Amino acid sequence: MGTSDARAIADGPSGVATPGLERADRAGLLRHMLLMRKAEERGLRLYKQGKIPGSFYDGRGQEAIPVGSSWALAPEDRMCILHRDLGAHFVRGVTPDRYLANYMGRSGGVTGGKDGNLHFGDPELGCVGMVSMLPDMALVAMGMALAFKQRGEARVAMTYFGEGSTANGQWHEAMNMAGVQELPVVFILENNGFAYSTPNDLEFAADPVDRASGYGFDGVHVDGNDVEAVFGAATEAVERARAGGGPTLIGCRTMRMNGHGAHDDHSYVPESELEAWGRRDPIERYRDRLAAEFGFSHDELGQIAAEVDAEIEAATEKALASPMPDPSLAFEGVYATESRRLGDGRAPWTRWSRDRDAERGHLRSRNGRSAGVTERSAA
Ligand SMILES: Cc1ncc(C[n+]2csc(CCOP(=O)(O)OP(=O)(O)O)c2C)c(N)n1
Repeated sequence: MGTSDARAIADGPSGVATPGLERADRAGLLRHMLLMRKAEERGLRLYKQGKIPGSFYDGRGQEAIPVGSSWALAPEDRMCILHRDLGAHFVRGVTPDRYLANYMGRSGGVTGGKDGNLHFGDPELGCVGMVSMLPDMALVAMGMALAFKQRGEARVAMTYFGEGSTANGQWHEAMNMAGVQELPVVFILENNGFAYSTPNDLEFAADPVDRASGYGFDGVHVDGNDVEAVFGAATEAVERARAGGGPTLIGCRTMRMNGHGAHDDHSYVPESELEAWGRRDPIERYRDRLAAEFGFSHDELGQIAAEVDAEIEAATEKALASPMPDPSLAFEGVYATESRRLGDGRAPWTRWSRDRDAERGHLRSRNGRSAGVTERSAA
């Protein structure tokens, strides 16, 4: 694809009805996209009310990518999640109150008040803490995949990066090593048109997805505003990786509908472009599709939205009620003092939400891994 085409709206197949998704999955996909949208809207309000210091980063318009892709993973897999991928944290089981409390620097946040931002991970949920230097999470995911392969574990690492990250040399090292070693890693490229304020046509001369073949593996284009298309591509990539078929680069075309952070007025993006992408909002589109194609009633869809609203309100109250951290704990948990035995795949996934387990049960049994996962959950 040429550079002028790179900012065109459609990219890759969309409207794909994905095999393997059942009614509960579809409700879950919508619910998690809404959770991300509503949690971020609430966070932005808290920021404007002066309750969140620093800045605030959101992924409005990009919800289909983290939700659809993380839905394809099993609990034993690992994720390196970035600043616009809150939905993936939620799919893994992070709750909105822990997210909001984290931004407010409260003790109830994922980092217990040590970080007031999105640089968190919860190892018990399979999420690695974020490295801010871009795109170093790609190297971490590649390294984890190397460990899985060396230990003979059928596990997959997934990671995200923006298209701006693909200009950094570290990105090429991660891709090269993953290709040479045929590692079980899935790279998700979120092309939202801009690296901060730099548009695609000043970022690269050839679409980064097309570089995958130069590293010896597949690069696929997906409509990043179509959650089922993202899920379908991620499922194929995850299954290939788990079966020893090596990495995949999935390029998801989308648009960043807000500024880089809350401090950025986004004035460098033409209004017409935002309007066009607004008509392709991933949540609105999916809601329409659930009604038109999959028999979801107006009441059912309304109930999902109402439940999400109630969850976010309760989460906000809980986060606001969470005390500031005890200063005497500032140095606790900052450095690893013991090595936890995660190597045999027996990570303590006991906090993997039971709802999510029920929603995903059929996916795991479809993959024939039901027994192993249950056993590990109890470990
Ligand atoms: C090595 C490095 N340089 C600069 C930054 C500051 N920074 C954070 S996000 C960002 C924009 C990255 O653009 P892109 O990769 O396209 O992701 P997006 O934010 O658009 O989702 C920048 C410059 C950083 N985190 N790391």
